[in-house]
Amino acid sequence: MHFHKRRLCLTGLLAAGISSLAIASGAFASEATVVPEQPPVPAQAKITYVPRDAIEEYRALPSYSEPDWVTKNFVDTGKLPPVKDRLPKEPLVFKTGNMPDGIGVYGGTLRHVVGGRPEGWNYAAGQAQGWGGIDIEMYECLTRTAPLYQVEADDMEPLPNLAKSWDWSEDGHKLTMHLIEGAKWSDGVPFTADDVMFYWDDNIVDPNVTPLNGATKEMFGKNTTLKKIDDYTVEWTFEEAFPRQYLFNMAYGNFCPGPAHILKTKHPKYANTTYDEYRNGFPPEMLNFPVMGAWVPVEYRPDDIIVLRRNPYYWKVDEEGHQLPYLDEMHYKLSTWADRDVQAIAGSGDFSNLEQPENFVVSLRRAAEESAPARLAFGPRTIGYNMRLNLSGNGWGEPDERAQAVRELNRNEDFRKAVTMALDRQKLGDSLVKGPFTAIYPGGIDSGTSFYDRQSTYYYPYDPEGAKALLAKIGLKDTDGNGFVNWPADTLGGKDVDIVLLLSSDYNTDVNLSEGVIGQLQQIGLHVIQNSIDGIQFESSRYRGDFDWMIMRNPPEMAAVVQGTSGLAPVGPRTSAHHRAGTDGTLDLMPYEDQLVDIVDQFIATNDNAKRAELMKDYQTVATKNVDTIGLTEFPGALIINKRFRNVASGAPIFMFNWAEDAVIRERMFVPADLQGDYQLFPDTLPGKPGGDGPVSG
Ligand code: BQZ
Repeated sequence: MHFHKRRLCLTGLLAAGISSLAIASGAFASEATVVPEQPPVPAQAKITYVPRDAIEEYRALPSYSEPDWVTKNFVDTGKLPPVKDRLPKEPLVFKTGNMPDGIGVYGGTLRHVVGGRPEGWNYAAGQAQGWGGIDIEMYECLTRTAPLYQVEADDMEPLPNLAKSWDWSEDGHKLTMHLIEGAKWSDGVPFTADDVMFYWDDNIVDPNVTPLNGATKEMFGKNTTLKKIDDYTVEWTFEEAFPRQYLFNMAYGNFCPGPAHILKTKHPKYANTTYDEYRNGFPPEMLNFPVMGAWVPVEYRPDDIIVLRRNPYYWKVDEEGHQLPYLDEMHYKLSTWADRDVQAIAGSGDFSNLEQPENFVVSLRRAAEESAPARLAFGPRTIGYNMRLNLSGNGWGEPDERAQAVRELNRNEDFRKAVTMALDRQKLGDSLVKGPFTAIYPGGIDSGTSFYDRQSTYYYPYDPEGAKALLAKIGLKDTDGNGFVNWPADTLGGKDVDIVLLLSSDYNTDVNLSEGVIGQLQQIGLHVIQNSIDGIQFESSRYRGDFDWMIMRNPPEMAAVVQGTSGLAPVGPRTSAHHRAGTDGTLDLMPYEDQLVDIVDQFIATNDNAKRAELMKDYQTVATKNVDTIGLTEFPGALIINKRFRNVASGAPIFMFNWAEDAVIRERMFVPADLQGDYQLFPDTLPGKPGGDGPVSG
């Protein structure tokens, strides 16, 4: 009654422009409006922007040094070659100008707390190491992007890493990559192009293997090839010309090769093994697993701790020739993600990405105290949550009859609109934390990214009545009067519509959001059932397509856009998180998805920044107007680091191109000698032989 009267008085105003009216009246509830302005992030740390080449370079230095105890106990005793022979011809050199506290001192321990658990060390075959920075430090990648948060926008190209330089052919279809020469794995075995080719041929291209973080061949372009030229040179061939975009995909999480000399011993192509035996062939109990990273796992106590010790062959130095890292030992206490915040704030842990709003207020209050052991600094709004509806209608995840019926609903635009209009996002955000942290987020790229344009971001305001009307319009009514809508009589016998919502139980935020969503959708008669499982199972279910709906924290492409761009749309059979190829290997794309694919393909193929900005506006409009995903909330994260650590650049976001564990460049962090305390569990030791029983002293 009230609804209708308000419409009448508004007609006169129609000339005044539709958008603001739509919000007020709700009459046009299914009309999209521009998303409301996000509240400014409180106390956001300032970033000092620098040119790309201010961070690092590769060059030989007149002399090199290492911790004295390494020289005395290992080199002088002949257990290790001299440091200059352990380093590559031209090590990676971090420039002092970019190190906030300059040249550091050796010693000290960084105590992480993580919520994951290690399956084993075989990252290349998809095993998790427990997250929270373990894999990020063990596995170095061809290029590096996380530190780019501090690089000027017009200088945005990945940093060299294992690939120290690259050249494009005249026509831009070939990219020759020069690998760091003379670098070694932590067991002293040379790192060569064979490690890169084994990762590509036998872990990415081989359909029986998928690396952790889900790297796929098509992530590097259609029909892309890679070949070895010599021990330190590989050559990419692309269909597109100058697809510089793919250099971002050669960074963390997608091109981080493992030690071929170890992994080949269990790979079916080289050994009489099965793919399962290969995947599970390097359990966490296998200590001293060779890495290219700064620290090597030397101790593992299930459900307790993983300890890593400095890699004596690490191939990076500071400008005075000190072989990095400065820190001798890394701890990863195996606990929960929420406990990570608690321990970092209390000082029994040293590092946390404050990413669960439920912990914001208590953490802020403690960090504000003079005596607080840790610093806390907020970054941009790059943590977002979406509910993703499985859009495959042709069999991805082998849905049964019920699940297939849900897929067809998901592919119905009015249905997706009904679901998004039923959500009161202010309430969802406030249920996590009150105040200016969370923002109305309808989906699309995060508002904290440089490509974000609010005017291109559409949102269907909260309108449960309008939502119910849309459900009725598509034939979903509560025919048995139990408060939940039913299928039409000719579908599943007209039973209740039951939808299963998949989520990770590793985070309170995911669980709290799911309860909010389920409660709000019940208001419009939609019966949604929670399926909360641990992170490792969640990852494998989602990659298999075994879900109706899922709650998923936004991946890098929604925070950085240039990183993992192909994940923004189903540009290939296995690129999108919520629409992958069906049993026949094809993608049954809807018209708006074809538009998204076209926009993303153009984005990847162009190097014109202005064109890219326009393309991302188009992407945002098509994705949010068609409710490609259902945004739930977005908020900034805060980095918590113990005050005794030095060389932590201000403003490092907890998440953009990658997580802060990568962005802060831990290998150049140090602790002044008088603040190091005695946290080391294995002082003056180095990793022993691969598979041996832990660290060795001189
Ligand atoms: C950060 C990160 C470092 C993965 C993981 C975890 C996995 C997902 C995601 C984050 C954890 C922390 O995130 O939450 O703050 O330390 O490890 O890798 O959620 O379950 O599969 O994508 O990055």
